[in-house]
Amino acid sequence: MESLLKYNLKKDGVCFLPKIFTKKEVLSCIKGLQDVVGGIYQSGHPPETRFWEVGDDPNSIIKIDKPHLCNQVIWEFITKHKFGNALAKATNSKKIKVWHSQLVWKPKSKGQSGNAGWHRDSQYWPFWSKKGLFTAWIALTNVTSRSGPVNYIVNSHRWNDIFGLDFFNKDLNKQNRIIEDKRKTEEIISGTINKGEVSIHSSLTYHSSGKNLDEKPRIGLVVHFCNEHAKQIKVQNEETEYLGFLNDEWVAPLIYEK
Ligand SMILES: O=C(O)CCC(=O)C(=O)O
Repeated sequence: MESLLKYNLKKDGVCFLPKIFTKKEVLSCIKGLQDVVGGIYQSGHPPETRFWEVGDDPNSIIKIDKPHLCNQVIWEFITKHKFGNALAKATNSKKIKVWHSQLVWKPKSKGQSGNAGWHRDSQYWPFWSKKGLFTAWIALTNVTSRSGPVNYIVNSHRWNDIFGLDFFNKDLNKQNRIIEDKRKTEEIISGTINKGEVSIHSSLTYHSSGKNLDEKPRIGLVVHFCNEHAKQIKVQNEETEYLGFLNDEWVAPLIYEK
């Protein structure tokens, strides 16, 4: 972690924060997430979307959107003051609103099962401006080079959009070929961070992750947040109403305000 602290969000498109969450907090969050994975929703609310169901391939990535709706412990975890303060400091913001979350639970991989393709988060968010949108990746397990860390391309937040890249495309070799020329000139950093630590990337930073070779799952809780510079954009399709929940504190909590 020591050497990762040198990266600067504005300059590099990614940064790493000193440990924020205690072991105890991480453990109770994992317990809540385990329930969600198993289909137990203590709050009575289901998650927004499940990309993995009980009984699906145990080696594939378990991605569940907005798990914070399902369990009070998870909601309290991502709304902690110390987390809001740290995000505000790192992004130089007056306001921090969490508007989306994702569990990305990566069990031991088989073949390409653990791969998440290169993408920038903004490609999935036509309803948001490019400014003021960030993602915090909270490590709930110690992440090593063997366990499929998130890899970030330094400076890629300055690139134009590249077509043909996608989180759900597991063929990383093919995707690497698409970005080969650009990749050669930039540094790729691996988010090898310990449990309770957090990385932040711009919504424009390209990132991906590979196989988990460990027996234990690699667990990341992804928190998408915006600050006072974010603007909603009207889009002409079914996503028009997608941000309708922004004033609902349960769905989109404001976790920092100056
Ligand atoms: O956890 C991963 O492997 C991918 C996470 C991701 O795409 C993100 O944080 O936006």
